[in-house]
Amino acid sequence: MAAMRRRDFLRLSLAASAATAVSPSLLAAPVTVRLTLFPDRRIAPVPADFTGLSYETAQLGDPDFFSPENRALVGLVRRLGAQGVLRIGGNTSENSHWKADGEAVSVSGSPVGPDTGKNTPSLTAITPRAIDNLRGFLEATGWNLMYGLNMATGTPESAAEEASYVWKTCGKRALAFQIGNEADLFHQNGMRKPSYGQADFFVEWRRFFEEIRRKVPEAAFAGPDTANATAWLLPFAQEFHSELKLLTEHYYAEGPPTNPAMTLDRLLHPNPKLESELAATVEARKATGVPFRLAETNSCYSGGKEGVSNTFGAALWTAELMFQVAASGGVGINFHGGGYGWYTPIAGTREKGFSAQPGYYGMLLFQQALGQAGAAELIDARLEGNDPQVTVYALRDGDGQRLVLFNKSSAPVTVDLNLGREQKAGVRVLRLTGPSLESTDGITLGGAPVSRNGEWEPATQESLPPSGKNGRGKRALLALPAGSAALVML
Ligand code: BDP
Repeated sequence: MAAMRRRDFLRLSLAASAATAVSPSLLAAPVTVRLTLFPDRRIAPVPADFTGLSYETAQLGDPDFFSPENRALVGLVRRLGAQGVLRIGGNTSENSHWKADGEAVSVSGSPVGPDTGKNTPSLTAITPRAIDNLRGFLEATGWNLMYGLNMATGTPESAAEEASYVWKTCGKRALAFQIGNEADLFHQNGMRKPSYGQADFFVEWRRFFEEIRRKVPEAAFAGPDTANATAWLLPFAQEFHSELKLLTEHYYAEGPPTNPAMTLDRLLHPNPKLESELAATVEARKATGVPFRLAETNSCYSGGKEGVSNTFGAALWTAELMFQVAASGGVGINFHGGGYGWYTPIAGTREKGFSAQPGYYGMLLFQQALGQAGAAELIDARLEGNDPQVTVYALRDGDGQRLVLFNKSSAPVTVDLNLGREQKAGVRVLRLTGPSLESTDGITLGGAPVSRNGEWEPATQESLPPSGKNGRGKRALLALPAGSAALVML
């Protein structure tokens, strides 16, 4: 509390200094908050395929997009993790149809961004060639596939045929099928009658599931892939748990973008909707033992919001959400995107090339925090002061412990790293920085940007000396500038 009050005082004095043009150097130093690490308090394991991306099914309309030949995209995806999950689905999955004898037409030059829900998506033909190339893309990246089948305008028979080809072609890279995208919104988006609800969905899901199982006996499933009907999670898990590999739902922090209340500042504060959704996933998982994966997420639905979803602030939000989901026991997350959507982690097209967007840098920070093994255990760490915008997450594995600290506020802080044991050498620090929370470019991790084909390597090696005599000791002071994050390797 003392720290908080001092902080508020500093904010006020900063405002006063701006008004009276007092040099900032005359101001007191940033507030110092003490960190306590509890290496033996394990929170949850973070599996190696935790990270993930989500793309619209319509993207498969270009059979050469997800292809090993799309080297820049392969490079960018691989950089995010030696393993991961590519989820195909979204609104356009409900307007996509399997064409076993379809002409493979390479549709170049048309970016497929996240569906905005404003127009009826055009029909997409999914051809065997798109799936063959997708398999090559998965092999090249090392990622696995979660594949959405059309329930709203499809038939169980056609879904089963498509599933059969996907399963056979993708082999061990096929993780699970999902049936229907956001069926909890069917009653309001014209896909079904206004009274359509959970019971109707369960009946339909079972019908599709049984037909697919008949044709592909070894197929695995995830669901319900709902938008936000958290109340459906537990009953769905209970009804189908023996058939389910993963329990899935979506989460959008904000929306719609036209609502002036949907701001970056709001995104950078705790969101009660996330807390209640994660609580529901924990309940369903504990009751049934089916692990939960956040199958589709991002900052603002209806395609994102300019000035929010495409900013450095969203990079911090992205990284922290990954930790929040992991801390709740979730086994993975898929950030939705594609094309030039405001929130897409990777922007671009095959023809014009690709670039890492703010969200990508957040995902990369998380990947770096997982360390060499690409998987680690979340352990408990606490910061005094309880400022919801200054947070810490800690990980450990055989190589040691790592901390990720976020300062999403507009005031710098100093973190007193109370390491608990004597640190004999400097502590390595990798920073995620941007010119400001609102910046849409100029973002770096470890002082280096990510290239257009996913090359990245830290440019600056920062080492933080322990504060004791002779450069050793139990404590070190980490400066955490306003609007930044730091990965500390102990
Ligand atoms: C989800 C849909 C996805 C959209 C996204 C959005 O599954 O297709 O692109 O929201 O609205 O509801 O941004």
